[in-house]
Amino acid sequence: MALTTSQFVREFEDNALALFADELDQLSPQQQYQALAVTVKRYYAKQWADTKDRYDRTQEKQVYYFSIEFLPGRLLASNLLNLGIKDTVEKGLRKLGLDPAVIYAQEADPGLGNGGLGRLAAAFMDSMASVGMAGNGNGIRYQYGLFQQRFVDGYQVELPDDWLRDPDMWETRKENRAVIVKYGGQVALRPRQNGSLQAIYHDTDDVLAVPYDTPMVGYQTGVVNTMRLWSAETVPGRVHDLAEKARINAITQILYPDDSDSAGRELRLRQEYFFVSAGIQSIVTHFKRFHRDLSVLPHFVAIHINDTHPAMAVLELMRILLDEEEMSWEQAWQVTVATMSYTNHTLMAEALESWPQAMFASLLPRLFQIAQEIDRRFRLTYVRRYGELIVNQAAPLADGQLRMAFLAVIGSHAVNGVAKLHSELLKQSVLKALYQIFPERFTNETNGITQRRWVQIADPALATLIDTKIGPGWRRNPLALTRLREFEDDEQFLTDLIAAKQQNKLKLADLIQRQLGLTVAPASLFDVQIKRLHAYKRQLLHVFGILEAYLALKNGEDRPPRVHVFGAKAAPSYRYAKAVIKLINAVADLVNHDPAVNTKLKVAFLPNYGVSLGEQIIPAADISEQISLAGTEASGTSNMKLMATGAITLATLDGANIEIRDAAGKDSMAVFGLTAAQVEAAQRDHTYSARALYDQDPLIHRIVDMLTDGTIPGVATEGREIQDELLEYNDNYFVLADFRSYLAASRRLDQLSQTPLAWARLALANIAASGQFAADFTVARYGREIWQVLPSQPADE
Ligand code: GL2
Repeated sequence: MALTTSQFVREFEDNALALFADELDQLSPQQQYQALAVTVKRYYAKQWADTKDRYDRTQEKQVYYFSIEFLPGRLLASNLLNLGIKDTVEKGLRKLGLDPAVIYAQEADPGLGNGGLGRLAAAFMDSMASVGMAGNGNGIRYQYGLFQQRFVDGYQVELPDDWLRDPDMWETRKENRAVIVKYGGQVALRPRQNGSLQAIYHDTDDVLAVPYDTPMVGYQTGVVNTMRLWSAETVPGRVHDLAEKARINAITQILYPDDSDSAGRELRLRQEYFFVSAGIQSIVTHFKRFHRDLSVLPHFVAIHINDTHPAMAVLELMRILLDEEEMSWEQAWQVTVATMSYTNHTLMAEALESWPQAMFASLLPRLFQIAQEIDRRFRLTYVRRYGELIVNQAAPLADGQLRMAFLAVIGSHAVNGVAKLHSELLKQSVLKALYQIFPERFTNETNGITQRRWVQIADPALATLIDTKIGPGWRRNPLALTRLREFEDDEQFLTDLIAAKQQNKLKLADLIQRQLGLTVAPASLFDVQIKRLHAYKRQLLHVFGILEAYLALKNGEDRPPRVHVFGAKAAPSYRYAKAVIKLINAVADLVNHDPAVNTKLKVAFLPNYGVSLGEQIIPAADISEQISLAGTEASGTSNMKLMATGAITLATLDGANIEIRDAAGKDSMAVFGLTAAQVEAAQRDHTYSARALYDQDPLIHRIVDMLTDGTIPGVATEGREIQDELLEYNDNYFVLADFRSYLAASRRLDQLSQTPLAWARLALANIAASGQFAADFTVARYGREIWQVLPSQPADE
């Protein structure tokens, strides 16, 4: 949009005055932020209204992305960038004596997700608007986001994330679009004249679902889509006692701080039904404003089930079509399957949700009846062709459980994993039986990231440098980054790349100093691992690498200086993960305070990792640790963000690491470790013995002993627990098995760092190859292959 600095300054001042009846310089930074957000809101409000109006007029097909998590990050800078007014506004702010960075930092970072899954959902929102697809988000407006993490004595402490204490400036409460969600009660079925059954509900607990809409501003497209998050309230005019009110409020009060577990709790089930039912009701209501016949729904609407949490969308749409629209079962089923699609995000058995049938039936009686009928018909249809065994393995109801992943596959026309390897493994393991029955439904859609946030906003030094070589075209079409390959022998450019990275490292060093009181040398290699704390992600392997370096340095060996940067939250109930957090902090204490090593080795564990902290860490990384046991990390996305800002990946052949290596070239990554097939074979044949490695390898022996021999002060209990996991439980994630090969790969990077230009050349190969991992392309592929919704502004893939 066209905006001059002076016009902006005038409007900003006017808004500040209208909001706070004071001049700008009298306001707190938070108030200044609010006034700025209101100003920006005015810039996109019309586009937002127009976009909605256009969708209504053209009736183009819309995607509804149902996700229990969304991690959008702060939106001010992103909205400015996407509106094309970031430079103008920043210039105006400086003219007024204000520091844009200070104002940006006032915005709360909505932590409405745990990790990659939630961040991916938010990236898809941004991308759909940016390629001009009609994409809507549907989720929960949690009053408290993922806990704020502090360390006390090296232990994780969780504080509530009261992100709505200052008002969220982007959301709009749409009271006029509220719907009622019903729980519990009884259902009576009465035959209708047309032969279908009428469901009559008695004694339900009713909750009002109020939508809050947040604009998803497209990158210079004029498209502004909507992310709709639902909040639970009491139904006006009804009398509720206090306990009831508390139960209703609880539905949208907190985000489950756990992404690895079905958290088999009734509240979680309530949450899931809440946003699913509200979302589907509002889709159907909106649809009926324009169409009489619901059988054409799949021509106009695609509903995406992001992981199993919203899988009951299949049941809820069936319920509405059967009970409210009086469709026959066959027709309702055909419409449902054609409308739904499902993404699986993990192979971890414990994360595949299943609900005790009794719990599900008592909370959602009508949905349970529908699930039973789906199960009955499924068995009836396929048992003759595939036999009891396979059908039992694939049916939604079994062993007293309702298996949501299976329900999602049966009720969708398309199912995908999130990286090539993951999509293959799905077919061979957790969804094997369903793959045999519905092979045509299975596809792969490798994850993506938004370079707008991670490069353009978070790494302006790199972004401007790229412009000087290939112009700004990559900002719209990230594939243009491949043209950077032409400069791999341009020494000046490589030197400039190093300087840009150095600038970012200085900033991170400053942050580490402020947050941890720790001085780190920006000339060191910054070795970064940022992700949830999970045994399978193997932060422990990274710690063992640090301990090896510690021993070597103590022994008088020389090593290039390294700073190990961690960011990781552990689920509050995940004991082992918390033990590893304590261990990392204890090792940090040990090495950071030992003058014999601390000029060469530092450990900085920054608390409260999230999108905003990621924006500060990622551009400063030299090494990206992607070291999950092969076959366990579905895709990973920090691997893509880190490559895009020129880190070199130290990785197992897992998840999207494989595709990153294929894209950037074999030598652009330091690969180590067992392959997924080798791990699978070792598990199947029971050939792995962690104890044997411990007995045979003196270095492994020494390091494992350090956990309990007092070398690392303060970890008596945690060290023992971790050691037991390795030696007594045979090291479920093959840390010791991969240790030697991890070290070798890490030492190769030490070597490479001795030749800065050679390092920079590989960094450049990574940056140049990162464009294909743009979420813009990912959503375009989903659009083509799954949703049948095409971008209106394709960036040529
Ligand atoms: C995850 C996977 O673990 C991760 O590998 C993947 O990149 C993301 C997005 O597809 O999904 N699954 C999951 O439950 N979380 C993830 O990050 N939290």
